[in-house]
Amino acid sequence: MKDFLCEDTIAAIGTPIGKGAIGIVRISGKEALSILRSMFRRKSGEKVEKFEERRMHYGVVVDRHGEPIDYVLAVYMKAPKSFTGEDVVEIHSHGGIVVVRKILREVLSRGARLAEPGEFTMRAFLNGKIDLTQAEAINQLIEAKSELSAKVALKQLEGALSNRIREIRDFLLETKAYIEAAVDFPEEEIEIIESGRVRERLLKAAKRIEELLKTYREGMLIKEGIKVAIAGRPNVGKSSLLNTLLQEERAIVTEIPGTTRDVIEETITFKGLPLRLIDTAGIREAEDRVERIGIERSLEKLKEADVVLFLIDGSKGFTEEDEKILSQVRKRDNLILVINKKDLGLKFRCKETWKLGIEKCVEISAKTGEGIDRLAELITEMVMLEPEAVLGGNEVVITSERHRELLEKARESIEKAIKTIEEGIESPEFLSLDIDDALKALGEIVGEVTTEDMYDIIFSRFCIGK
Ligand SMILES: Nc1nc2c(ncn2[C@@H]2O[C@H](COP(=O)(O)OP(=O)(O)OP(=O)(O)O)[C@@H](O)[C@H]2O)c(=O)[nH]1
Ligand SMILES: [Mg+2]
Repeated sequence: MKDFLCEDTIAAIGTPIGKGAIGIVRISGKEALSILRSMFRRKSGEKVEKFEERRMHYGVVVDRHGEPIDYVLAVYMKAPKSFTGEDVVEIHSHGGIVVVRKILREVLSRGARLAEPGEFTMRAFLNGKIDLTQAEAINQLIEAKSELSAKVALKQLEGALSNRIREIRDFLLETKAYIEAAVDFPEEEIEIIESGRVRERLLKAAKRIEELLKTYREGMLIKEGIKVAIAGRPNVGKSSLLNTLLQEERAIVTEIPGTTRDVIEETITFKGLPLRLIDTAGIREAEDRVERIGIERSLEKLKEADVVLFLIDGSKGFTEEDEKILSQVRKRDNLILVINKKDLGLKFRCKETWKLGIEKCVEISAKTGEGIDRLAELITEMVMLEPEAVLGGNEVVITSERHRELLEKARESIEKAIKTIEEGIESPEFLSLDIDDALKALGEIVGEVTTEDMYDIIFSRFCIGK
């Protein structure tokens, strides 16, 4: 971890740099209040000696020559009742770039130092105001690209994940106590452990961890969005479908086959869930070199996608070229057959898809919009995600690779312990060591066990001011 001293006072602009109604400079540390006092005046020009806690004070901030910078609202939050757990001051000024920067410069010249990215949040963590999962949740909430992702982050911020982890840790600690009791009473030791109780408890802990791990895929889809590739032969209406879903003329549509050359990616939200739509070049034996490169990219995107919309022109039926493309697609379990141009009359219908080994099918018209809602439903069904359940339920969802890795580690250690019991115990101490490893991994998730690289992994990803 970077060696940050919580001794000094830090400051940063907390709002985005740009034009806005309000801009906020945030100060945290011992000097926060004295810095405010030195530069804040009432409208009448008097200094304010006593700032009431948690109350907005209206006045003017001045530079070192006493020249006014802006009329502001300032608030003082006394330690430890603040975000960072230290004395915190916020100066709310008008949101112009010049004004906010000038106030920050003034604050810095009076003894504060510019905060590193994420340093406010890190201080909140170091001062025990939040744990590590909560600190991470703040970043996720700020970065959230969809309602669902924000919801999951908020739950984590409220401590849902930490609570779940603590429950498992407590349970393991109790289990360890059983083992240690056995060590203290050696004549009964093996009997106690082999009685099955410890094994049962370890199995239960492993199962709880497994349940959390299972939510990771869902968590990633919520956070990163579902990658939906639109593929098919030229001219079937892939770009038209993209435009209809986006409700915008994003991609060029013409009656000329081979219109789309490059991959186009745009995101929409469906029931609070981000769908990353990827329009690709129509797949065929192309002469043109540029088109050929485009087709190669299409095939790549198909492999990466969570869901593939395999589009055909239903007014032409299921053609030989369609057949040929389908034969190139090995993985079919994430495929939805989309029969387009329904408005022209269909020669191939969904009821015939069983012949193709595809389970999901929908008939649409990219032109009139018919069937588009059903298509969106099918996409979320395909990844087995029920947005309503996540939005409404109490589910804890893992959305971080760091959490996943540590949970895996904990599970492995527990499994090792279970194996030791099953193979016959020679020394209960070894069991305890495995459980300690599991406890350590779980402790790292919430930040009770700290590691060297924690700053780089977590806080440095924040922007300055958070
Ligand atoms: N009637 C009707 N025409 C459609 C429909 N969808 C697309 N089209 C027409 O089909 C033609 C091809 O549409 P595109 O969206 O460019 O097809 P594409 O699959 O992206 O084609 P490439 O980019 O060449 O691979 C255009 O003339 C569209 O107007 C539909 O649902 N009904
Ligand atoms: Mg196209």
